[in-house]
Amino acid sequence: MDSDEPAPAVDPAVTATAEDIAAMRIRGAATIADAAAAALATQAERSEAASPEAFRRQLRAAAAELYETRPTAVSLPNALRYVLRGMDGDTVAELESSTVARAEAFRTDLEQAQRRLGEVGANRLRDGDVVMTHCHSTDALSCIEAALDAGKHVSAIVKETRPRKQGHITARQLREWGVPVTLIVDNAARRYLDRADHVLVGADSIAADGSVINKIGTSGLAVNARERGVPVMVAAQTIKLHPDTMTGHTVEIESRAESEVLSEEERADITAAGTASEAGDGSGDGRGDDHAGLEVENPAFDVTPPRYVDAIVTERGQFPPESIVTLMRELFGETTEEPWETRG
Ligand code: RI2
Repeated sequence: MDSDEPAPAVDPAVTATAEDIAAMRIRGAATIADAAAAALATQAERSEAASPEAFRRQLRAAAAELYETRPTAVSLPNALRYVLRGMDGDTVAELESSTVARAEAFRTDLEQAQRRLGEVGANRLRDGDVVMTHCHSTDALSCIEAALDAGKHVSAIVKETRPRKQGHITARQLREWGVPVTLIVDNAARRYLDRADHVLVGADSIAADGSVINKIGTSGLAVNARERGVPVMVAAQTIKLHPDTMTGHTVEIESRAESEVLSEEERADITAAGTASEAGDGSGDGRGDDHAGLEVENPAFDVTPPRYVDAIVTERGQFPPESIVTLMRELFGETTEEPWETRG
């Protein structure tokens, strides 16, 4: 078949998953990776490609659509790369079965890795410890779950985590497990660090120098924890390791909607005050341009330098952040070309 023939359209189920990831109905780095692998399996199963080449191009197009949804969590491209590299065969049927098998293997490994990581992290927690959390991370929660399974009593100080209050998801899960929870606003964190034995967070990406990219507010928390002498533990499966950072690339920080920070009503209230003052001092024209003079910025993630992190806990053991690059090289080699960027 002529390779110029257009690939069959991406399946609507893949598009639906991409939309759910973009809208954060599916969220959390590990959960996004799992959903992306499942979507590629669905694409493979439902493909009506007439040739192996059309099948390959269709799978790459599906991966590209999923890849475009959220930029910061590297678990997403890592999942897509893993599945596409397992796409193997000379016929459409062979390609389909190898892709589906590879996606299934990825999802099983993901689950097992999280469980193993939890056991490693739980070894750092002692009976009676108090853990301060930020945002909602299934990897971080896995450490607490394993500690509870080992019969340890753990309690938690849960940061609300503005602007989306994802700390509530953590609080709900911990209460379901019977863990005593104290919910605090983010601004109270430094005050409550005196009561904490650990700060425990997840990660969306880990850079080659050991920097941790996680929900906005993590870096400030880590700096305060260092000042208070509270160890910072980052729970991150190896799919959170960002291979491109080995070759000097930086991690893109996602910006989210202004409306997560400021409603239309709140904006109108603030800009009304600005309009009145401009009209009053004679320096403005009093027309009340709603957007003049008021910018809202809403970065979803920040970067915590390795010196504020005590341990990165993975399914392969715990690492000081500065040595994570060794594991990264072992797992990814030095190549960073993405299969969905391959032409033909
Ligand atoms: P797990 C989340 O990002 C949080 O930043 C969390 O720490 C990280 O993903 C890792 O989550 P978002 O998708 O993979 O809520 O540990 O923006 O579940």
